Formats: sequence, structure tokens, C-alpha cells
Amino acid sequence: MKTSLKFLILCSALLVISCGDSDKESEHENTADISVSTEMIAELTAPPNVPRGVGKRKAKKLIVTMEILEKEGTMTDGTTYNYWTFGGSVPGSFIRTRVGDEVEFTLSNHPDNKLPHNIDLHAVTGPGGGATSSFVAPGHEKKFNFKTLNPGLYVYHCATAPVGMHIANGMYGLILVEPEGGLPRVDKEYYIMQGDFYTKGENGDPGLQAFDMQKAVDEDADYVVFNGRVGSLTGDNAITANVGETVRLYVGNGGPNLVSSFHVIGEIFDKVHVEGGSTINENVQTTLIPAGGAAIVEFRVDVPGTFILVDHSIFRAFNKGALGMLKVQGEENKAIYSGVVQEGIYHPEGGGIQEMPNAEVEVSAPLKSKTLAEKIASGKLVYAKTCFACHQANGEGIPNAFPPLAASDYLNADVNRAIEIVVKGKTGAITVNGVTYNSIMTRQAISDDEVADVLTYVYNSWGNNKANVTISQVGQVKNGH
Ligand code: HEC
Ligand SMILES: [Cu+2]
Repeated sequence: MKTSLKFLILCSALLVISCGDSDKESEHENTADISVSTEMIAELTAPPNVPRGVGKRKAKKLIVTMEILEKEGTMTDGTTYNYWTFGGSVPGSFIRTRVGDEVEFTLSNHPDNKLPHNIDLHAVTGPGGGATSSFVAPGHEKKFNFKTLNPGLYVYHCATAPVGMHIANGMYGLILVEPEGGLPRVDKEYYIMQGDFYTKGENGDPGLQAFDMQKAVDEDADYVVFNGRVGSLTGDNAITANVGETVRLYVGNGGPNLVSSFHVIGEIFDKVHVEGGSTINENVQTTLIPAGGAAIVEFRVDVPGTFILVDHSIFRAFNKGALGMLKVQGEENKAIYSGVVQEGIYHPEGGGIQEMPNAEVEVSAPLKSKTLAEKIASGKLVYAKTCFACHQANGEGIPNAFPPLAASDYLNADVNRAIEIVVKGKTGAITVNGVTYNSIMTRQAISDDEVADVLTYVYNSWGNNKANVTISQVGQVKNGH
């Protein structure tokens, strides 16, 4: 109350001095002096969407109403979790303001919730970032006001004890404070926030998983994900852009424990607002996003393809869920990327599979047809070089990451489908021997001859159906279908 009164006095004093010459806002030395005349209701969005930019609008009284909901949601296929949310999503609703706005914040705690909560917004200058004024029991609401003094991208989170537990359950989000005049226009904007989760069961264990306090204290995360769950940004949920467009990502990290080495495979960040502040770094490969911190990342997409978003602490990406996709459509540009090998080629699992295809192998058509035994022998070598790292030595795969090729019902059901997976890659949910996998296999950079041999080897090993895959079959799948 006292502070808003002070602002009121400041503001009216300002009006007298500036005589309504409001175009000169930028001359204010202190953003606390920016006056607001009208009010508006804030547009709030769930991830990966962000509200419309502030553009040239004047500072206003901005009405933000946020409801806390405790609700069960999907962590990964077959696994659910009791999330605590700001606005029904993890991360919580995106709030977009500009410098000088007077935010009137109403925090309501749904009557069906079990616990009291509050909110600490890092964009707030004041005790607890609002936490002390917003502590609210189920079935109640609290209102408080603050003025946005510093431009930047800020984290907000619940700060009710045990704080770590409230954050670990999903109580975090981002609030953007744009500078006067708004951030420069871009074509696409998205909201992404990383978080680490701690469950009683191991990664992938089915059913409703409870929070595990000891694992949280030990910082032993079962899931590290973007936007609250595995697969929130993959397959049909991928974010999109067209060739030639500029993309801006508002990337936050809720933690509670881990810092994020945020990277987009196959892209270079033209600009990074380091730590969400005013310093702009250029030409960045990976940007570090602290727990309770954020960064604004911008880049132009020049070539089509699927670009993979990861925490480059790479086991988190491929084994714990911190993996998303940006799908870019449009014309190829061979000068920038030849496309000879494959889009977004990335084999994190070892040097042996990172080689480009041997040019000699590619051009030389087999002179005489090989016997089945010869094909199996050469297929075994291809397997050891190309497939082994993911599908493992005896085709047993890795639980929750790479499906088995040994005695795989999925493999044995359809030879053409298996060829297609190897030559074109595969994303999206598939069920192998009753277990669902929802991951990415990149297109394999091997010749038709090698595809035929490696699949013949796989089909003739580990209890599979002994199919003999021919080069012409591979050619048909490649060109036909
Ligand atoms: C970088 C890791 C990786 C490499 C290398 C890789 N795969 Fe895969 N593979 C996967 C993933 C992940 C899936 C599941 C894709 C999905 O969930 O949609 C998969 C699925 C498959 C499937 C269908 C599912 C099944 O288990 O039957 C086949 C067949 C397959 N791969 C064959 C191969 C062959 C043959 C090679 C080598 C030429 C290979 N893969 C190389 C990761 C890989
Ligand atoms: Cu809380």
C-alpha cells in the first residue's frame, strides 16, 4: 500500500513536469518514474506459446490473474505425475510486460488444491519478489502490485516451504519485461523451460509416480525435460518455422537443481541475451542457463530440416527427456548445407558411428551378387560400425531409449517398414514387444548395399525371422512409397 502511494505521488509529479509529453519516455532516467494512465488485462499463454509483443504501447496498469492448479499429468507414455502448476501448465503461463508497467497481480489457489502456495517473481523489486504478499491457502486469493523497473527475461516460482519440492513439482514460469518500444520484431517466438524431476520409481517406471525427496536432495534426477514432460516438443508437438525466418526462443530453467547447457543441433545462435539481461552475445553454440535463470536466444533458419533442441549434458537429452524439435520447412540451400549425408546428423554415442559414408562404397555397385552368408558377414560389420551404439551388441537395445532389434515383433512384422526406418529415419511413438518408445532415429548414412546387408544380418540374428533383404527392395522403398 505504502509503495503504491509513493508511486502515485511520483507519477502525478511527473505529469506536471512533463506536461503530457509522453513520447519522451525514453528520457526518463529512472524507470520507476514512468507513469501509467490506462489499464489492460494481460494476455497469458501456455508453453510453447508467448503472448503478443508490447510493440510501441505505453506503460500501463497490467492486470494479471493466475490460478494455481494441482493436477495429475503425463510425464512420459505410461507414467503420470502430480504436477503443481501456475495456470495449469508446466512451466506456468507466460507473462509479457514492458518497463514501467504497474502489474496488479492476483494469485488464486483453487479450492480443490491441498496446499498453500505463493509466487516469487524475479522481475519484482521488493521483499521475496512478491512471495511474502502472495502466500495463499486453497480456496483463497491474494492481490499485490509491483512496477517493472528492469527489462529482461525473468523466472518466477513458488517459494513456499519446502521450496525445492514446490519447484520440483513444476511451480515455475517466465515473465518478460520488454524495453520501451519492445524487442525487435522476429517471425517466430516460443517459450521453453527446462526442469528436473525426481520420482520414487526409475525413469520410465509406469503408473503415477510420487515425488522423491531424497533423490531431489541428492540431485539425482529421473527426468530432465523441456516444458514439463518427455516429448512436449517432439513429433507433432515440435515447434516450427520456415526457411528464411527469424526465431526467438525464450528459454528458462526452473531447476530445481540442474543448470542447462542449452543447444540446438545444427544451428548457431545469432544472438543470445545472456542470462536474460541486456548483454547480447553473438554467434553462440551453447548457452548456459542457470537454475532460476533464463536466456533469450535468436537465430535465422537458413535450411530446412529437423533441428534438435537439447541440454548438451547429453545423457539428459537422450536418456532423461531433455530433447525437443524445431521443424523447418522450405527450399534447400545447397551452398549452406549440401544435404549429402542427412539432416541434423548427430550420433552422440561414440566416434565409430560419426563417419561420413565412404565415397567408394557409395558409387561402386556390387559387381556380383553376394551369397546370404557373405551378406550376413558384411552386414555384421555395418552393424558394428553404425547401429551398435544405440541398439547394442546383441540387439538388446537400452530400456526407455533404444528399442531392441533382437526378437523384435515390430521388426519382424514388416521388412519394408524396417528398410524405411533405416533409410529415412524414424520419430514418433512405436511399440516394440509391448513397450512404447517415442524417440528419434536419424536417417542412416549408408549405401543401399549396406542397408540390405545390415538388415539381412539383423533379420538372421537373435531370434528374428531370417528375412533376406535385397538391394532392389531397398531401392524400391527409397524411391517408391
Ligand atoms: C543414434 C541411435 C540409433 C542408431 C545409430 C540406430 N538406431 Fe535404430 N532406432 C533408434 C531409435 C531411437 C529408434 C526408435 C524410434 C522411434 O521411437 O520412433 C530406432 C528404431 C529402429 C527400428 C524399429 C524398431 C525395432 O526395434 O524394431 C529398427 C528396425 C532400427 N531402428 C534399425 C536400425 C539399424 C539397422 C541401424 C543401423 C543401420 C540403426 N537402427 C541405427 C536409434 C538408433
Ligand atoms: Cu507452491
